[in-house]
Amino acid sequence: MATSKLIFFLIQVMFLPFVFDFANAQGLKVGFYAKSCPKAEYIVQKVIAQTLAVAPSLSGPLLRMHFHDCFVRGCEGSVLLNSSTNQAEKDAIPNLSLRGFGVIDRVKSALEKECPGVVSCSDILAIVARDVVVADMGGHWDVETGRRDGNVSNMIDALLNLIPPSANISTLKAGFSQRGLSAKDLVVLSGSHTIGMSHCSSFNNRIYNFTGKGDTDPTLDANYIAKLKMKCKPNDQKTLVEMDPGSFKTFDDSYFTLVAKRRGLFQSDAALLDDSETKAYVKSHATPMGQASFFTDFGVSMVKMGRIGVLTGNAGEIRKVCYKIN
Ligand code: HEM
Ligand SMILES: *[C@@H]1O[C@H](CO)[C@@H](O)[C@H](O)[C@H]1NC(C)=O
Ligand SMILES: *[C@@H]1O[C@H](CO)[C@@H](O)[C@H](O)[C@H]1NC(C)=O
Ligand SMILES: *[C@@H]1O[C@H](CO)[C@@H](O)[C@H](O)[C@H]1NC(C)=O
Ligand SMILES: *[C@@H]1O[C@H](CO)[C@@H](O)[C@H](O)[C@H]1NC(C)=O
Ligand SMILES: CC(=O)N[C@H]1CO[C@H](CO)[C@@H](O)[C@@H]1O
Repeated sequence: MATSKLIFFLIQVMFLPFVFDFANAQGLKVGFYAKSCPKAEYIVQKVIAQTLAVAPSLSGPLLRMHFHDCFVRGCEGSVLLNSSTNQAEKDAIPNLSLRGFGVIDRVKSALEKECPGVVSCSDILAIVARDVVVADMGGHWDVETGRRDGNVSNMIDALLNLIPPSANISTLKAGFSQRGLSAKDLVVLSGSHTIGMSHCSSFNNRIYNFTGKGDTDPTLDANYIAKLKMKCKPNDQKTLVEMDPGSFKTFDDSYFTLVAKRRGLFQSDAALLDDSETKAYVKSHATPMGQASFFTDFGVSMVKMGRIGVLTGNAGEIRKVCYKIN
């Protein structure tokens, strides 16, 4: 179909056209709201705890939302905007799996009650990402705040900037490096795939038709392929599978054990074995001994990711509701 060919072309050929501005990240700091809204982080944490108590599977989508926000136009809340005159990021194909927008709306209205017009939606995403990791028993880190919200969201930006799960190691490293993130950040942040679910469609080519000859991906463990085939039918667009089977609600370092055993779900996970630095990290964290250093590394890399293309100072605005500009 013509649209999907176009999208494929855009992703392959015109990948990553933006130059991100890192200067504004100096406007961020831990505790930005300490005077203007001292309870801000407490309120976010409370709403997230209430949400996860009834809907624990939302921690994956909520962590992923901050990643998507930051990789498309920078961490400025564009992922949250509904379409108005143009088609927003939310309408892009890779977004299919993003859920949890209602949770962000609930956090925002709780904050507006306490201190109207003070806390940005982009900061909410950054704080929520930390809180869901902590709730899933991962490590804690201090979140920098002070971001302001952008006023543009469009589908084409999302298609151009979201790295596809079929990406190889050079594409992954280039995509991260363009945003000031290293190979270490790539392997560490990929560890997020220790929680959450994936649609079969994100990896079905690997188990049914890898090169168009009805074959499988030779880098994926054959026993694992057999297991996945029992869950995913060919061309299955709907079914969800756990990315870290058996511990998909626990933020631990078992992702690295999976990848080392050639059971990473996406080509982008498997690709971490194709670079000496990322491979060494996978291997050294494929044991329970690696967990403490993974947690520390994860916090450091999340803070770096949270600085991508931010708006601070007088740039942008503080949205009143997260799904539309003021
Ligand atoms: C390195 C490049 C990355 C690629 C290619 C990638 C790709 C994907 C894909 C295809 C899915 C499954 C979506 C679906 O089918 O429903 C997914 C899920 C997820 N990703 Fe990534 N991802 C990457 C990096 C990251 C990063 C940096 C984070 C967070 C910091 C992250 C967090 C997550 C989470 C938490 C889920 C589970 C979502 C859910 O439960 O609905 N990913 N990712
Ligand atoms: C916009 O998206 C939100 C989710 O953030 C949804 O709850 C809301 O109903 C949407 N509003 C409109 C006008 O489409
Ligand atoms: C990685 O993928 C890109 C984009 O699809 C491609 O241009 C490049 O040749 C690939 N690199 C390797 C080493 O396979
Ligand atoms: C596998 O992919 C090829 C090329 O895209 C296509 O022609 C073929 O019909 C596919 N086979 C199956 C079983 O889906
Ligand atoms: C969006 O924000 C930029 C500056 O951040 C401003 O120049 C522009 O006028 C704004 N556009 C709209 C539609 O509000
Ligand atoms: C959550 C969300 O907005 N999902 C949208 C993603 O894009 C598709 C179209 O490709 C929309 O139908 C979804 O509503």
